[in-house]
Amino acid sequence: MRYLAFDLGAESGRAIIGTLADARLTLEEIYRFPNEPVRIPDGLHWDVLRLFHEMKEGLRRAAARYGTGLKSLAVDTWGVDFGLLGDKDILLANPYHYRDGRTRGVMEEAFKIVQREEIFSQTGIQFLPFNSLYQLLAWRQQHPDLLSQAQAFLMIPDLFNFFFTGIKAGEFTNATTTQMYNPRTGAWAADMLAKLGLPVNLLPAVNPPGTIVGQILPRVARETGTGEIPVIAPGSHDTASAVAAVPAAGPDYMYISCGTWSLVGTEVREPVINEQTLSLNFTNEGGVGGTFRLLKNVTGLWLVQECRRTWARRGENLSYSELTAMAREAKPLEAVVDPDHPSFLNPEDMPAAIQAYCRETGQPVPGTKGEIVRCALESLALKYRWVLEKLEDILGKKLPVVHMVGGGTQNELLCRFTAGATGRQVVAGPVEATAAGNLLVQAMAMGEIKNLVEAREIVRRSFVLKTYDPENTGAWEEKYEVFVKLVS
Ligand code: LFR
Repeated sequence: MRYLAFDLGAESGRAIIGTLADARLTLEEIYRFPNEPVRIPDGLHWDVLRLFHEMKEGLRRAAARYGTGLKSLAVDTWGVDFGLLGDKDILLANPYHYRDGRTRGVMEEAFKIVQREEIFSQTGIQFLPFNSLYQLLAWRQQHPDLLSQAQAFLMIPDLFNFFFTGIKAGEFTNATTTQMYNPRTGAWAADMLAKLGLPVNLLPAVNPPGTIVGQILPRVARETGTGEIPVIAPGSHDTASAVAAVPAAGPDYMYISCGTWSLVGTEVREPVINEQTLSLNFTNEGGVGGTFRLLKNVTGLWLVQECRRTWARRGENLSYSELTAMAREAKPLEAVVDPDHPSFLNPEDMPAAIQAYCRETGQPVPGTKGEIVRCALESLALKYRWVLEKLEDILGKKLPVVHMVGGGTQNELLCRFTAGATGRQVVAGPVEATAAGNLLVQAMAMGEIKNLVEAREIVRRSFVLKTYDPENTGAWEEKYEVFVKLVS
């Protein structure tokens, strides 16, 4: 059968058709569009209307190609961000981008009312200043009148599902990213939210991934030349979809979902909520098929994306492969940074931020583009190693393999560095894990496949994976000792 996935990342969105035949999945990208956040005086926003317009264009192209052969469609995006609807479902404001600065200091304010420990024990979610919880608190502080007019809170994929179907519904995997949902009770953490003065009545009912949300509206069908087509909630958090497509056969592995972010962790059956995960700031995000992802957000290729954008602004337009080629030529393991240092969250000039960090920590300052990108990639690999050690410690077992999935696996240098730094074999691929996971959950919803185990068998059969064995482990060990001091 044939399904359509919309997978929206921080840089671009894709419409991908997946065909499942003979227990193999083939992918066809039929449309790709940029996702460029827009800054206006009040802050940084996602251009959700444009994005929805582009998704309709993707649907139009899919319908033109396959007519009524599409069984369903499903949307996944990044987590934590949301839209608010008011009277008669009007969109009350353009949704904010999680990198907008307005949540600065809000998390610390919240701790004065509900302690950090309590928030973690209710939600199991890591503390990131941009979690929906703190974004909603920022709304309450900064725009109380508008918030009081809100009647519905929808996460970004749920908002698009609403635009497609007219139906307002939440989805479990993305609901957990808010830090407002209690995975143990399977409900919004209503008491905690009430203590923080946040409205609970806005929050939608939460469906499990693989639920049919509804049919596309007749008007959307006419605009796109489509017949009736059901909209499914997949693992609507992109990381949930990506991890659903990790081609692992057994439970003992660490995955890295590599894109703008690197999501580094392992799959568990129950959230691990204890003092250790709290103090290490690990998270337990909801997954597909009753799983949880015990993981940590690592800043990821954002470092390189932002360097590239800074250089492009100065008229030096370089592709990722050109930048990686320069990094390959640079001297190995000179200076390293903690990719998750707050100064890298949204600096105006990323190369300057990396240089300043190196200077302030008494290391050689990378000067050329190649040196800066190499420093970023090596630092990511070392942070993966750091997360691996902590994970093994938390779980009390070894994770002998590292699966890397997502667009970032096209960067072979990063895969090689990861093998070296972790001392583990790296299995890289699929590049389009997120779309594959989205499509396979649609196939589950339609009854074509049974479960996650079968989905992963299909992934193993359908994609060419590349393995990397650890090299230069001595040099990585030595640098890791320096790195650890920077992180702790
Ligand atoms: C990755 C991701 C991460 C989430 C971050 C912000 O695309 O969804 O999982 O922490 O974006 O939403």
